[in-house]
Amino acid sequence: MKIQVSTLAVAVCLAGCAAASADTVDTVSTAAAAPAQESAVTEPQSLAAPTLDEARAFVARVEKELAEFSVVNARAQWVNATYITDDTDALAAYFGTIGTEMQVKYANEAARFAGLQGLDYDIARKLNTLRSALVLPAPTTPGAAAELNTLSTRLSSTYGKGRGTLNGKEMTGNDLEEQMGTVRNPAQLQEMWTSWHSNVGRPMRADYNRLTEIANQGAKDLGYSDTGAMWRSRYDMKPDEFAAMTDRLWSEVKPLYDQLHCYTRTKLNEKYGDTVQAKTGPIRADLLGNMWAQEWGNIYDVVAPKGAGDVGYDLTDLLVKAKYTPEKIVKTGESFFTSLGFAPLPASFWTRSMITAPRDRDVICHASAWDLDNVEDLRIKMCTKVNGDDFVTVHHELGHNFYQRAYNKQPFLYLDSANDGFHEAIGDTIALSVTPEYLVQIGLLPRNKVPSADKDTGLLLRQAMDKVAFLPFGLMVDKYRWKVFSGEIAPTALEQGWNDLRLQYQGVVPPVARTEADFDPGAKYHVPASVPYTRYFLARILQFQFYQAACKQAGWTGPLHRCSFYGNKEVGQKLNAMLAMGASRPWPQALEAFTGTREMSGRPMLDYFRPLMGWLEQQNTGKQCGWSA
Ligand code: X8Z
Ligand code: ZN
Repeated sequence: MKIQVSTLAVAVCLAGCAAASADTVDTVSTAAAAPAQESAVTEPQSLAAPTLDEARAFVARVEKELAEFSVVNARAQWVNATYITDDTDALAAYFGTIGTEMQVKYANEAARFAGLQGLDYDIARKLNTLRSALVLPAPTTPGAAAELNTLSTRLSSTYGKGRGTLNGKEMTGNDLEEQMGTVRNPAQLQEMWTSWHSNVGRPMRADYNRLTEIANQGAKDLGYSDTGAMWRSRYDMKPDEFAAMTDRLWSEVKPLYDQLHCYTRTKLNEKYGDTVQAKTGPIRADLLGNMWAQEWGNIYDVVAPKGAGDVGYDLTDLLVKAKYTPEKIVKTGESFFTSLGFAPLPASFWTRSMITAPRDRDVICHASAWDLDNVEDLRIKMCTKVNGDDFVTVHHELGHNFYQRAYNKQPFLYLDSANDGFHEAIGDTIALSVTPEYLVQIGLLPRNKVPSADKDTGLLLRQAMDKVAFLPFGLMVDKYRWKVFSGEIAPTALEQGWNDLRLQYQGVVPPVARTEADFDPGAKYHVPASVPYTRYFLARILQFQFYQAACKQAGWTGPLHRCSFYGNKEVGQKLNAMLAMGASRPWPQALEAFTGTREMSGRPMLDYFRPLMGWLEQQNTGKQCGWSA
């Protein structure tokens, strides 16, 4: 379904997006979910201490059942996400319910084996995964899983069907997203921002509160303090250690964000004047070129410095002039991966993917990558437009698909990335290689248009507007949900809690006053879709670690941001080795396999942007940077 009921869903249709997982519940009988064979080994029937053989038999049975169910479930979720109707909502919720009930049952059964001495490594790891895999757990009370899945399907579909307006004319979210990047009239920006947030978010509020209640009860029943604690428990470390690690990473990169915020605010003030954007304090969220103020690259024209800022080309213009189609963008992304030695995408990818928005039906346009059969049935679902943003997003999605295929020989419970940040980072790592030199190689940029070294500030600033600007958003979305799940943000204060964190982390404010009738987090896909978001924060950090390591493997000695490892088979081989591990080993081991270090670190990102940092500090001299939260 569109909701990520379980991380096992990755096995189904990964991608920070959809996902659903496997199962068959005993309460919902379905012929579709094939019953597993009886195991030869008798499993525990009583409270007697379980044996190692019973644990092994349990894991084998569960893997088989989940693998079988995941395929039919994925098909139901795919049909729903690409054709939203009341009927497909009902089907998605039906299969989602089966999945939830099945996984809750397995999680409880897995707990029986906890503490069993002498378990082999793989069995212990898989039992642990089973216990924590549900994104939205439900209590075993009759009807609870069904209610949860009905709510989550309705929330996702409400998002997919959402509309806002521009000049009073109704528009889909996908079209509004594009307009937010190009419109420079503050009144129009405000209209788009407000209509989208109000139309889409508000009606979700009651459903979201109820969903939180049920999921929390489910998490408690499985031994977690709340759903947020369960989400934080999937990183091969204690949940508190994980939260502390994200704070540590943020403190490493925050000085760079603070400089970028200060510089961007000055430029917006110069463009729009004091009444629209003051010289001090937070930035108005709708002026940053993106509906959620999460990436700011679309307003590069507003912030570009004179001279050095003119990098001589704009990716959107290049794509349009070269008459690229959405399909050609996807082909181009695929050929980067094949240049590294990966096999081409299967023929079915091209016939089964949804690459552009259908004209006559509602779909979930938010991009996702799917693996329907856990082997070769790879697909993307996008409403691709021919622009620079979607060029990067296509690479992002294909990163998911190539990861999925690389680990497809792993047992079912290892059909996932080392941690969810890894899955989100692979395609982005590739996209960092989209340098001017690479654009020449693929015939998009004439060689005489390659920006000279004195344009590096512009190139880095353009990247920072997307990559650095994203960091606090990447962190605050789940800081918010963790607080909602724990009750620190009360059901009556959902809007205030969101805006407080937006101000604290990003230093942005809504363009109009909000009240507790609103629910702005609902206007961001991952909230109604229940996709955990810290993965994107981790990915922003990790992709620079991967990229720096790849460039080192390729023997690159120039400035990091000019490195492209296109065509490098040695890098491809090493990358494949990490991807093929799937989730079989703790993530530090996978990280070490490719980068040589076991630590996540903001340093490679800081190295990449080092020349820009000095330049920004100079530009901001004498300015009153920061804001009060
Ligand atoms: O949701 C996505 C991908 C699908 S996994 C398109 N991203 C986040 C977002 O759009 O909010 C990629 C960057 C962050
Ligand atoms: Zn993704």
